Amino acid sequence: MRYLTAGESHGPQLTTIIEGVPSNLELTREMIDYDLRRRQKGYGRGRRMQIETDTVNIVGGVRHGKTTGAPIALTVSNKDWEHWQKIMGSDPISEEEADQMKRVITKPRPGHADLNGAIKYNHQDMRNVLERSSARETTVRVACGAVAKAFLNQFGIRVAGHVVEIGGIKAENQSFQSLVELQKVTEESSVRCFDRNAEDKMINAIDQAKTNGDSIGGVVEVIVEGVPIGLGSHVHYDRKLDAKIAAAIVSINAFKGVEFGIGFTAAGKPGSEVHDEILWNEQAGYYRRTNNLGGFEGGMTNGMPIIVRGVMKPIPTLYKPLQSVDIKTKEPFSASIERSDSCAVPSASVVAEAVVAWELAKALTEKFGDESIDRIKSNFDQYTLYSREF
Ligand code: EPS
Repeated sequence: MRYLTAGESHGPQLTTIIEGVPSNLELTREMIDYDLRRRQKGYGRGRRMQIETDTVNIVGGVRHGKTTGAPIALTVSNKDWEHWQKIMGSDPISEEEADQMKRVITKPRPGHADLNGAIKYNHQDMRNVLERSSARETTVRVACGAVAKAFLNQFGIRVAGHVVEIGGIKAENQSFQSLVELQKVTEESSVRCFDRNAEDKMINAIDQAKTNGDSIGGVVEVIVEGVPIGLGSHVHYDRKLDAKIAAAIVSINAFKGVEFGIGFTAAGKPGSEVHDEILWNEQAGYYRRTNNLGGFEGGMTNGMPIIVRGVMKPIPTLYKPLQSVDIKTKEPFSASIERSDSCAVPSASVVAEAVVAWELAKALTEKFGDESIDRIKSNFDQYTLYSREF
């Protein structure tokens, strides 16, 4: 399974083509729109989210509510395009017209792709960079994740993303009994956080950042339950599934780091307190006393829930000026902008859920591969039985 995305933040639409999804998988617009709506919510978003109402158009690969096995093509329109048709149009325009628009961007924002992308692709107008580096692109990645989740659902694999930290405020209460409970509570939280106490403090921190013309980041966590033993592989570096998930997390706009299970705290503990002891019973097969390693050993799933966290830096588009250099004049300037999100961590938890779901769905098709969902299911069931009794 693979996908490509195309489209700019203020262009007409975002597009994705997904190849390799098996046939006969139930897939509807509603399933995808549900996640698009979730991504748009979240305290701390700016005015752009009031303009957009993201819904998907399925324009290939699905017929009468089921996949056919052909490439799936999805598009999501940008409502804001209406205001940008001239500035973002694909038709050539004269230099005079370009000058009249006065929308050429020559002032790079620290922390953004602007300067590096402009030098690399030789763009004097940095709009050519920022339109594509914008996190607007995560809209269609979430759509791909929704397709992946529809697939994983067929195997009883559940994926849930939530927020565990914003602006230094950590969620302390994580005493959910099931993923269903976690989803129920976080779905109703405006910061997608399970801990109600922390939620209030996070909202205050976002308000404070906004008042100061600043932005704040945080940490999101994705948990996956129902995973079979042995997705990924130890035999080659580029088949390790934890590595692929790590890359997927860090590929989300503004993400700077990733950890599994107890993650970086493992550095300070002896091995006897880190490794997860192996147990067996007839009903569950092999399982672990603890899950410190977050469901991975040797680049493979070990059957315990996958627990992965990613850290998002504060959004670099700030009302509070930071120093930079105009690429046209080489003069220093202090950046000021028109609109921005002060915090997008809640939305990013939905994106993280999507990219993890995608990697898992891909690993599942690689292991149990067939072109039709029914054959994959029967391979999966046989293997589950085999690994329980092994
Ligand atoms: C973004 C800047 C803002 C965000 C945008 C990501 O958009 P605009 O420049 O139009 O104000 O709202 O996020 C989305 C549009 C979205 O759908 O998530 C950026 O520069 O990354």
